[in-house]
Amino acid sequence: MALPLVSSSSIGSFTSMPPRNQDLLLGSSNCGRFNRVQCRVVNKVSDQTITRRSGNYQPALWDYNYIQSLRGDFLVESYTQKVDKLKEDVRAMLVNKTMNRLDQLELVDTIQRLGVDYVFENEIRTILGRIYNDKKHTNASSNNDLYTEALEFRLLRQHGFKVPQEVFNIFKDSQDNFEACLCEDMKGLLSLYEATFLGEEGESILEDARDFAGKHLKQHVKYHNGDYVSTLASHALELPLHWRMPRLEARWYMDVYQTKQSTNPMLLEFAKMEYNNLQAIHQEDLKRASEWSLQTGFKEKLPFARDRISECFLWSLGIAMEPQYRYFRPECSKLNQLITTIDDIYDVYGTLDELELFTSAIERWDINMMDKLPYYMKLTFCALVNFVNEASYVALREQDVDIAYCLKKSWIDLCKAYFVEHKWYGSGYKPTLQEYLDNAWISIGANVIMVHTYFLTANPITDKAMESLKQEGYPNIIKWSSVILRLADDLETSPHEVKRGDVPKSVQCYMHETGASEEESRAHTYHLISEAWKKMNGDGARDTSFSRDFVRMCMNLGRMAQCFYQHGDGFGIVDRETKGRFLALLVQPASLP
Ligand code: 0FV
Ligand code: MN
Ligand code: MN
Ligand code: MN
Repeated sequence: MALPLVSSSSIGSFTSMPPRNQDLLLGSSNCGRFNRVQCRVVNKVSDQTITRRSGNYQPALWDYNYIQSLRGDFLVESYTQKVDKLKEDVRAMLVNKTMNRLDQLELVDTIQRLGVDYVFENEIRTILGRIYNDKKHTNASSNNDLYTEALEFRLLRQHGFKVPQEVFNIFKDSQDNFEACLCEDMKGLLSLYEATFLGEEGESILEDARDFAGKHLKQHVKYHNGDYVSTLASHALELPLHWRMPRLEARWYMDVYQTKQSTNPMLLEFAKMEYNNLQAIHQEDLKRASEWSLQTGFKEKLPFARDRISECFLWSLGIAMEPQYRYFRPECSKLNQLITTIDDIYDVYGTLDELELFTSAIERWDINMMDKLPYYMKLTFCALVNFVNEASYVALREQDVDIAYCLKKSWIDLCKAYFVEHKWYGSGYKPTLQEYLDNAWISIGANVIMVHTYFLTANPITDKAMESLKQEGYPNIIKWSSVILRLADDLETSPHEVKRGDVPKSVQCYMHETGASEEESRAHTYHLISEAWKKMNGDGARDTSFSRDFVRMCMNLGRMAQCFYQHGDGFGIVDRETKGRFLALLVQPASLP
């Protein structure tokens, strides 16, 4: 269970407009009031004589009133009763021990693809645990065809069971190549291709398998179009399942599943109804984030910064979509918006002198330094301190643990990394790729996101995790998810950033350092993303400080990066793919038969 919801009375008190800026008290939740900082404007610093860059970012796509008008009608009793009945029917199917192994694996896979695996977590673990033990003791896999073997491998590894890559050796010939007859087995190749993304660093059998399967799948989709397997194959070639945001994938798969030859209508109906139920919960969570956004006054007072609470909510939803994380989602959206605003301050709006002061105020976490800051920084600093105080307060109240140190440390590290980039930009310095990345995996803000995610979702917060987060540096699972986010972001945002004026990003650093063309440099960046996923798979499987839930959330952040930057800068430019995704995830229910 995550921490409980903030009481509804504190939400209700958000109804009036925020006070005028002369007397701005941010937020209004009762529990945080004891340590809130009052932000009084003494004098505004004129910025008339300062030339500032512009991000030229679009305004928010979804306004406050629109978000508040969202209302799913699914939480009514008759609907819930029907969902509950279907749920028990699916459960009965899952625990049916007479089902053969392949049917069980396929059922688990379908449930996962339809996005309702969180409902049957225990049952799925029991099934896979049994299959794993059978496999260990009887070497049952030797009779498997490629499709079954690869499906089993993927599902077992996904759930943390240790299956060696050597299970695929039986599909190789005496020359150590995959057997030529497999080229025709599209279903098997697709299953193999998806399985290879569960690979770890140095697993060369899986690397070969990915090349082999990828090559033949590409051929296949060229000549076949529209059937179930080729639809899944094109989708996988675009982005593998392991890298995709599960809930968006579920929404897509519901339609594709209907075109499959043998479907289970009851399971599909359950998945759709459950989707709609959870969507109604997500809408309520989004509304709370949007209340806060209005209260900050950022839109009006910091017009240079991206106003992105809805997209920030999508990131949060992608990290933890399950119904129990209702406290987490709005809080994570707030911190994503704070990161976005502060990032724009460093990258676009702030001057060197201002940023030096701001960084120093953050490093000391000293509200007494606010006097020295220009108005726009005061407002931001104050909102940040309030946010961190509130989150720390809730953890103290609910779990008797003091998390303030860890939260502050993550923001301090982030702002110091931002400042390094600002100085590099100002002096025209061009770092090597390694030098850039040593700083840039922090400057993307994923350290802040994942440290807060841990504390906003874990119950209980463990000593072991706390120890790990207090250390210098960050746990590897956080590091790899940061690297993926950084590289994916650089691929799609750097053209605009460099034009506007910014530090050279991964693609440019590598070009400058090696003389590579832009195309080669982009390919190298994709390669680094793929390597980071392998490291995350390995470290995720071995991590002993955190729960599997948290490992999954770290991976989910990587998946969100792949999602937001799949077709360009989906975070800066919000009226293209991101718009459709927002609608599918938060507005349009799945259509019922
Ligand atoms: C990236 O923006 C971005 F999405 C940010 C900073 C928002 C915070 C992150 C999440 C909500 C995941 P941008 O490309 O300007 O970031 P960099 O680091 O390249 O300035
Ligand atoms: Mn930045
Ligand atoms: Mn930026
Ligand atoms: Mn960027």
